[in-house]
Amino acid sequence: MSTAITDATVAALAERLDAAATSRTDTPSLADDHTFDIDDAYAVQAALVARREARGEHVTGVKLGFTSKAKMAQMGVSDVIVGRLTDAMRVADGADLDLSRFIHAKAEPEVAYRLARDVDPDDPATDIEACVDALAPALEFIDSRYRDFRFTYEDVVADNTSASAYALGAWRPLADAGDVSNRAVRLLSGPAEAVGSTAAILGSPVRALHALLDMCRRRRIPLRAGQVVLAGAATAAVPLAPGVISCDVAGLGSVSVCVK
Ligand code: OOG
Repeated sequence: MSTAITDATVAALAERLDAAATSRTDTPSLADDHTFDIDDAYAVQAALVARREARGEHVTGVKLGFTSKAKMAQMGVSDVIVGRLTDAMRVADGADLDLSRFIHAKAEPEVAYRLARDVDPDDPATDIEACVDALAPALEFIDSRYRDFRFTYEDVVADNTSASAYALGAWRPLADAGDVSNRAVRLLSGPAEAVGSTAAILGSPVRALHALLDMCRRRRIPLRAGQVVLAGAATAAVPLAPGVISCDVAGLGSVSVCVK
């Protein structure tokens, strides 16, 4: 049963999260003072992304969250979440990344796919694997707008799944990349290290593509040629600290940024 909040409340919650992001000031969980369901949460996310677009940002892709079993279990959910990436979140490989743009960011090592063509999630004949043409190692920077990263499942969806920045390594044609279902992944940040495998991403990053197609059909999220898909974290997130941070995916290469 839907608890459907009003359009005015959707707009007010999007404004609250947007203000938290732009002022780098955390906010308490929306669920502390509002009752809203997952449909409402995606409506708030859409309004939040629309605010970014109204400021001149362009959607560059999508990201999945909770694709790792450990993270799903931690949240007590069995569904992945999807959020939107914009050009303002993009950081070039090797570039500087200013810590002051975040509230309390963390980094996650990921795998990115590139969409070679528009995807129609409503067409049962859509072959999502045939719609991607390249892969790259990626770093995702998540920065929940919620105090202490304390949020409900609905909260994090409303907050655009904590999306805040991302960096991509060089694209590798899919045909050359081989089977990426179980590749070693290593995140290095000064003395901190997180190691894992791409298998942590729903068993294989390819499964993330199928989960994405399903989510985009259910949530009416368009997928366009040239867009990036971040398939989800391969290890636990590491707090962002000054210094070089890198992600290496065996056989795919690496990507790094210099946090200042
Ligand atoms: C939510 C985003 C999680 C992932 O890959 O699981 C995520 C969060 O933990 O803040 O991006």
